[in-house]
Amino acid sequence: MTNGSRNDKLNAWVKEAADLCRPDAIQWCDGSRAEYDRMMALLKERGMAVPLAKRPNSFLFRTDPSDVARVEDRTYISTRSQEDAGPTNNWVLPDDLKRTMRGLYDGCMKGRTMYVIPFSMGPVGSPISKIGVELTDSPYVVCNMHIMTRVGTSVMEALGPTGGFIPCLHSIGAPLEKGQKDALWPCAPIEKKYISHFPEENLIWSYGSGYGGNALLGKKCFALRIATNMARREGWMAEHMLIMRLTNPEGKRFHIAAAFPSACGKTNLAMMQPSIKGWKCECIGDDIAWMKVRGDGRLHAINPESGFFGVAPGTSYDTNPMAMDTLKENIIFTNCALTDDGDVWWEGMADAPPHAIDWKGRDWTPASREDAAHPNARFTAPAAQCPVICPDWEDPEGVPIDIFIFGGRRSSAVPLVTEAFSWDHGVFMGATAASETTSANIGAVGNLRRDPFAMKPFLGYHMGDYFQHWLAMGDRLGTKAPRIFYVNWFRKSAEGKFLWPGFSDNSRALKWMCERVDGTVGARETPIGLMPRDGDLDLSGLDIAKDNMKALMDVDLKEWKAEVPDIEKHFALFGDRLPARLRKQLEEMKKRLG
Ligand code: SAT
Ligand code: MN
Repeated sequence: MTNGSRNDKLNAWVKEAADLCRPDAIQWCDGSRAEYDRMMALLKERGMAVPLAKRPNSFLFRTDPSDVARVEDRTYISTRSQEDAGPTNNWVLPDDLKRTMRGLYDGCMKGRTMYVIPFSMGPVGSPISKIGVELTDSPYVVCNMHIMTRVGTSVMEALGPTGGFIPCLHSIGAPLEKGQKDALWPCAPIEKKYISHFPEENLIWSYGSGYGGNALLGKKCFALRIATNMARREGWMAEHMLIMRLTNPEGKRFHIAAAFPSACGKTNLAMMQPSIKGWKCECIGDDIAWMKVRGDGRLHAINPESGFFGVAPGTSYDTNPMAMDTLKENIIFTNCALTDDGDVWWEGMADAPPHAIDWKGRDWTPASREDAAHPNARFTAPAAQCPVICPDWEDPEGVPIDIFIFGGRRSSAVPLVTEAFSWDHGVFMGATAASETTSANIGAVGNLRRDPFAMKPFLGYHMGDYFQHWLAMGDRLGTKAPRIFYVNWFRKSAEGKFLWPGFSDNSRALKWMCERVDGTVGARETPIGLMPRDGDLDLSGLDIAKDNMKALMDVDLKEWKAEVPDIEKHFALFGDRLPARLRKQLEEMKKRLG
């Protein structure tokens, strides 16, 4: 471990942050295994990391009950003009926000060590990758960053003496006075949490939370909120999308990028093993895609991350066996339950243990009224450990995208699969995407909200301008643009039961998409898009009632007409920054609905 770097800008910034936050010590991270082990030993000693007898080199953490998910209400896009942040972001003038936050940062690392984490989003040295440096007072964050990003010496070398980086300042916001006993999960109360972005300066300031996207600043803060700004300026795309490769029985490859809101099954789809014969699926990423038009005129995607920060509850050998096999060793678990034999457990994993310690550290039995694991409990897992990680997942050139998918959780109205009539219609589908809210954000669960491109919490500028960026990318890609589809795995019957088995059977919808790209399967026109005709979807070997299929594929004109006023209200938010081409799409849909 060296102290200081050859990069003057970096050294000056670290000094400035240290003068403000006043840590007891500064440690520069080298990304080594020894460093990870040291951090974990420290966390174990503090009682924060619980080693798991059943999983080598794996640890369980329990957070403060107030610090369990992203805090959208406390997340800011701070630009000189509020108009540039747009109607979907919280906004405060940069000078004002900085004044408030400087007050909080003042002395906030007293009694703690400040870690300097140089990291690369994307393979080190790739032309698509970008470098960031996170300063944090949380050793838990250091360990997670080791898994989620590429950290250390090689990044410093790539940075060199004059290279640029995105400065990411993080504090849990819990200074320790002399003799004060540390909390098990130190953090600041909700009203003092700030997840702030200054896109005009490519700057990230996060305060008060130690959890997930609030604290691992390479992820949503950099790779989405700041990167969307860079992508817009530089003509590429940063999207909340999984990336996967599907190979058909003839060996032809299709690359898919799919956008669903947090906790709607991106990790499950990314690692899905097809139930249809002869098809193969490999995972490239489960959360974020950076995409650029390359020399062949096509859009190529890389996964900027190197790990999965996945939702644990619901993950099982039935739903996602590849994730389960990824989780055997070297994993950080957060807010799962602890079994008596030293393993983790969560709702939906397997039969409930007779006794466990729940995520709040209390005794738990199946008779307990509360869940043993928090619904947003997570695993942090190295991507390279996934048995179906694509051999090319770190190819610096990325993979050429054939298919975009949008979707969300909808108990009603939205059919299993729909294809857009055109690029503009596909952008309309993305722009109007809606989903029932989940526990990935602090707030009410199950409310329907418009979440365009699954980016509402992650876009770093005005949403209307972002729609225009999508339209412009389509113009640029022309006939080489990916085809666009919309899916809903979550439609329910009148009795409230899921109509579609989901998981590996989602391959049936993906197969239809690939065949649409190849022009080997038909479709029927409906008012909301193109849909499989009877017999177009491969349902071989699937035992599903005819009535279920009918209900899944139903386009209820009454339900869709009822969506229109809500879409109009949603579009009205964007004022004159709503592209006329999207308004036209809405008018055309209204006409088709009659
Ligand atoms: O906490 S994260 O933002 O990283 C996870 C998610 O909500 O997708
Ligand atoms: Mn996500």
